[in-house]
Amino acid sequence: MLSKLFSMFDNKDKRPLRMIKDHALYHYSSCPFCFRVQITMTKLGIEIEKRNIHQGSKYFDELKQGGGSTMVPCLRIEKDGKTQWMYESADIVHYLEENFPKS
Ligand SMILES: N[C@@H](CCC(=O)N[C@@H](CS)C(=O)NCC(=O)O)C(=O)O
Repeated sequence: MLSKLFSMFDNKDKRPLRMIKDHALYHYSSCPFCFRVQITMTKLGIEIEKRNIHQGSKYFDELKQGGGSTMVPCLRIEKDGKTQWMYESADIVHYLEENFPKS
């Protein structure tokens, strides 16, 4: 049942995903807001390094110290030598759609 649901969001376009550099998505797998971001990434055909905050404490601490909150999803953006921590799935979805439209 769940696998059928997930298959609806598979990358049906068989072109390789575009790897987006200088970005990292802090997440954990059972988070519905993270899933929403993942659906957008699949739709756009992009991949971003994912950092699961439940897999050991490294990314949890990194997120807490860098972003100031352990809420996920959080998109870390490295640009012009600065680091931006973007929270809120709606903002992340909007940012990805604006900056990495489907090619
Ligand atoms: N409004 C936020 C909600 C995100 C949210 O509630 N995330 C949960 C996981 S599903 C969370 O990280 N809770 C723990 C916390 O806030 O520290 C969004 O749309 O991204």
